[in-house]
Amino acid sequence: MLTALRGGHGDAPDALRIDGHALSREQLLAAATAVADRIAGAPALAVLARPTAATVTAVVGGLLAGVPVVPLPPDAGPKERGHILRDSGAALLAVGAGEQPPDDTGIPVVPVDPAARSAATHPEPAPDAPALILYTSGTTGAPKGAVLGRRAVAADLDALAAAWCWTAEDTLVHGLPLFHVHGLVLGVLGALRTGSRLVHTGRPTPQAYAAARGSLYFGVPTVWSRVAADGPAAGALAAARLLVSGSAPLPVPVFERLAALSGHRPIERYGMTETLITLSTRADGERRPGSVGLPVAGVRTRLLAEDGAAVPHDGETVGELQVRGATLFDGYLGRPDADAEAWTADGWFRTGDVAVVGGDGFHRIVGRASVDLIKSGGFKIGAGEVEAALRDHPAVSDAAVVGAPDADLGQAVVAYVIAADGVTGDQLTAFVAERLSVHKRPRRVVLVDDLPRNAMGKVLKKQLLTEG
Ligand code: MLC
Ligand code: AMP
Repeated sequence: MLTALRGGHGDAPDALRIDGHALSREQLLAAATAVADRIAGAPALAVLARPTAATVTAVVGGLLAGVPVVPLPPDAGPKERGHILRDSGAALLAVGAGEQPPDDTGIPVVPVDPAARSAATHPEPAPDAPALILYTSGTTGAPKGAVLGRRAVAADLDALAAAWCWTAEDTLVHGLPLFHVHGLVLGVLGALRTGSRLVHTGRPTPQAYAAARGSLYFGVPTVWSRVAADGPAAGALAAARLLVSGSAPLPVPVFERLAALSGHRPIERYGMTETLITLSTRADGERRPGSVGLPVAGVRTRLLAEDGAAVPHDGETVGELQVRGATLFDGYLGRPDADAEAWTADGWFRTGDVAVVGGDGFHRIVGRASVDLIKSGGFKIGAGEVEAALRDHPAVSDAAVVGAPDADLGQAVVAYVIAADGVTGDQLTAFVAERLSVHKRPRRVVLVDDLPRNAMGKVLKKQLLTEG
C-alpha cells in the first residue's frame, strides 16, 4: 500500500518534515518496522495522533504489521477517548517515546521512537484487510468507527494522484490533524504512496504555508480563507503547482480571492470518512468555483429525489447524493444498524449530502440533509454528541446544538441551553472541551428558558437558526 516507502521513488534525508524532525523514507521504514515487530498480531493499535514523526511512524508500523490503526484525537477528553478505545477493541496505545500518555486508558503503551531501526520483514497483509478505523460523528450518539480497507485507501490515492497529476516530484504541504481522512489518508499515506515529499507545518497558519515552499498544498476552507485574507502569504503560494481544498464547501469569494492573489485556481474535491474522496475537479481540467467536479476513477454517483426517483442532471434540481465504487469503507465497526441505514438495498452509500449535477456531469454540493451534522473548520461534529455532553453537566436540564453560519469556520457550534441559575456559558464551553475533542466545544452558548418544539416534542432547530 505504501509503495514509495520501499524505494524506487528516490529518497531524501528530509522526505518527511514534521514537528522539527526530518526523516528519510528509509529511516521511516526502519522505525515503523520496529513498531510492527512489537505489535504484530494485536487486534488493533490506537495511536495518540499528535502531529509528530512518532505518529507517522506508529501509523506506518500498524500498516506494515497488518494491524488496524485507530487514530485517537490527541485532545479528546475522557468521554470521547474512552468510547473510541473501548469500541475499537484497541489492545495497545502508541505514544511518542518520552511523551506523556493519558493516564486513564487502561491499555499498554507502546513508546514510539522515530530513530529506532529494525530490518525485519513483515508479510504484506491481504489487500482486503482493514487499514484504519476512523471515528466519525453521526447525528446522535457517540462517534462510529468506519473501517477502511487497504484496497480502498490505495484505490483512492491512485485516483487522486491521477486527478491532480500528483507525483514523486511534488512536495506536499499541509498542517491538518492526523486523525481524519484529509490529514492522515491524503496528507500522509498519499505522500508515502506517490513518493512526494511531505512537509507538515504544525498549525496551518498562512505564514507557515507560505514559508514551506511546496508544490502541492492541502487545506480545509477555513485555512484557505485565512490564507486569502493574508496577501503576502497568498502571493508566496504563486510558486506552488496546485492548491487543493476539501472537507467543507469552499466559498466562491475565497476561491476568487485565492486565484487573484496566488495565480492558482484551487482544486475542490469532496469526500467523506466512509467513502474517501469521491469527486474532484482535475489539475488538467476546468476548475469551476463552487463545484466539486467529476467522480474520480473507480467511483460512480447518482442523485435521487426523496421518493427514490432519479433526479435530472440539469444543474438545478437537488437530490441526495449516493456513491459506490472502489474507495468505499467496509462498514461501521459493530454497528449493523448504522450500516443498514447508510446503504441502499441495491448497494449504494447514502452520503446525506444534497447536490445538483449539471449536464456536463459537474457536481455541486448544496447542503446536508440533516441539521444535526455540523461542519466547523472542516471537522464533522454531531449535534447529539455535544448535547449529550452538555446534559452531563449537573446544572443543565436540556440543550439543543446547531451549526450557525460563520465566516471563518463555515459553521460554528452554538448551544441553546436550559440551565440552573448561576452557571455561565464559558463554564459550559469548558465542560464540553474537557470531555470531547476541543473543536467540538460550543463557540457560543445561549442560555434560554425554553426550547421551541413541534407537536411531536422535537426541537425546531431551523427556528433556532433563523431566530437566534
Ligand atoms: C480553545 N482551546 C481550548 C479551549 N478553547 N482548549 C481547551 N478548552 C477550551 N475551552 C485551544 C485549542 O486546544 C487550541 O490549542 C487552540 O485553543 C485553538 O483551537 P481552535 O479554536 O480549535 O482552533 P481554530 O482556529 O478554530 O482551528 C481552525 C483549524 C481547525 C482550521 C486549524 O479547525 C482544523 O485543524 N481543521 C481541520 C479539520 C480537518 O482536518 N477535517 C478533515 C476531516 S476528514 P492549540 O494548542 O492547538 O493551539 C473529511 C473528509 C474530507 O472531512 O472530505 O476531507
Ligand atoms: P467527514 O465525515 O468528516 O469525513 O465529513 C464528510 C462531509 O464533509 C461530507 O459529507 C460533506 O458534508 C462535507 N464535505 C467534504 N468535502 C466537501 C466539499 N468540497 N464541499 C462541501 N462539503 C464537503
